[in-house]
Parts: sequence; structure tokens; C-alpha cells
Amino acid sequence: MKKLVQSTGLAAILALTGSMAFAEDSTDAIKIPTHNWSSQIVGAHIVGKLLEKTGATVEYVSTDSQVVYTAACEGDVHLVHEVWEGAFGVAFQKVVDEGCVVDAATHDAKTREEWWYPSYVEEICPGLPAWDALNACAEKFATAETSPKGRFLGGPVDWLKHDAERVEALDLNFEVVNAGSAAALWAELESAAKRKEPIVLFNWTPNFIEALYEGKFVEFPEFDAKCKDDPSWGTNKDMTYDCGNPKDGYLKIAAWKEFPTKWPKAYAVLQKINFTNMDVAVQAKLADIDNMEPAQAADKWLADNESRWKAWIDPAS
Ligand code: TMO
Repeated sequence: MKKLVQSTGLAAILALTGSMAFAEDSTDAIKIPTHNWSSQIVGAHIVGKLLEKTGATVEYVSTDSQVVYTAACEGDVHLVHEVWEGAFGVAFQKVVDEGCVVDAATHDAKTREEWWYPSYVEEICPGLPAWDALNACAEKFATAETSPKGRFLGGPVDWLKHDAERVEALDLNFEVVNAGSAAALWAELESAAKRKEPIVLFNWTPNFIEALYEGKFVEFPEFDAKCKDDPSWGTNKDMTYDCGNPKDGYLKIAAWKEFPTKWPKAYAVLQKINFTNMDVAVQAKLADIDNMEPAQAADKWLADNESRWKAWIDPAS
């Protein structure tokens, strides 16, 4: 009897150490969010295809780009591979501080999201790119909807750019009109550029737009973390957002806190994925200029970057 108990105990110990040493990734699907701009959607499919190479099953879930951080906190989605500092830094940091999301990796890409104009606008509004040149020519940017104020064409509201707060804090004679989609931004830019009409709109880098148009970002007062929390910081002593967006913003990968233990092999790959500015721009271009479907664009990127991702999925590297 005693012997039996001992050997059962030994078997249990062996089984336990075995399961620890050879922990297999869960067969549950890894849920990857897709958002409303093209590099992100293509990149999501690249990330998905790389995780599939570890044996994982993945599922793509269309998700609001702010709500995604709560969803990742609750484990409803499992990663966010394009965390732009300017748009999502606050939402991301909040869930990292709560301990439910981990900062899995930082891409090499440096990002900027800001008011932007095509180059010919400098002739219409001298003094640009300095932000304080805008008020003198605000009326030239007016539309029927905003006249006599100038129109700033912002991105979809879920990118949460605080443009209206900035307009107020810097006393700009502009009104923010949010585009319903990224495609609507580019359509307005194209039609303005054809007629060389004044336009100032939200844009970012890396993006495919820089391959199509010469242009510049408006230079607002330099970003400082205090600008968004401390009204007394900056030129306006009573208001926050009297500054621009970060110029060298990070691009990070976030993961649900259970990801590393639930899918350890997939997590090791996720941590090695590293996109450059060129990668993100190319991902946008494949969708927006070459009109590829996301999965097809992802296959193209993977075919063109094989030696890089082979190193990312190699457990020995
Ligand atoms: C988050 N975005 C790249 C659309 O600015």
C-alpha cells in the first residue's frame, strides 16, 4: 500500500514537472483586433500569420481603437500590435498601470501624428509650418460648415486626438470636423490638392501619403507629458493640450497579461516582431495604393521579408 502511494506521488510529480517543462500553447484562438486604418489591418494579418506558424489559431476582431485597451485588459482581445503613442499612449498606459496588459515590445518605427498640409498651402498661408501662422489665414481654410472659422479636418473620433481642446487652448480660429474614416481624409486631400485649395488635416507618419504628396506637419509648441495633465504647463496657464503631439512617438505591442502563460510559444514570437517606419508605410501602401486585400497584402509583405521573420519565429534566436 505504502509503495503504491509513493509511486502515485512520484507519478504526480513527474506529470507536474513534465507539464511545466513542456508547456504547450493553449488551443484557444488568439484574438487580434483590426482598426480603421490600413497599415494596422495589414499588420494584424502579418502578426496573425506569424503566430499561426507557432501552431496558434487566430481570429480577427474589428475593434474600436480606444475601447481595445479595455478589451485587452479583460482578455476579450489578446494583443494590440500598433500602439501609437500620440493616439493611444494614455489608454495603453492606464491598463499597463492596472496590471492587466503588458508592454510586450517596442517597434523600431518612430511615429508622429499631427495636423498636416500639402506643400502648396505654404504659399496660401505664409509662416507655416509655425502654428501661430494659422490664425491670420483661418478664413481661407473655411468651408460652408465652419465659415468664418477655418476647418481642421480631423480623423475619426476614436483616434481621440484632443484637437478641439487644442484649438481652444491655443485660441485657434478653427473648427474641428471629424472625418468618418481614413478613406474620407484621403479623398478630401486628393480633391483639394487637384485644385490647389487650402486644406489642413490630420495625417501621420509612417503612412502611404508621404509617397504621394509633399507636405509638412504644423509645428505646435513641443509636446510634454505635462501638457495633457497639468493646465499650468505651457502658454495657456488654465488649459491642457496647449502643445503638439509627440514627434518621436513610440509604436508598441501590447498583450493581455495572461498571454505569456497561455500561449508561451506565440508570446516569444510576438515579442520579437519589430516593424520599422518603412514596414508600416509599405503595409499601408499595399492596401491603399495597390488595393490588396489584407491577407494578400500580408502574404506579399511576408514574401518580401522572409529572412527577418524567420529569425523572429526561430526559438533559438
Ligand atoms: C493612429 N493613427 C495612426 C491613425 O494616427
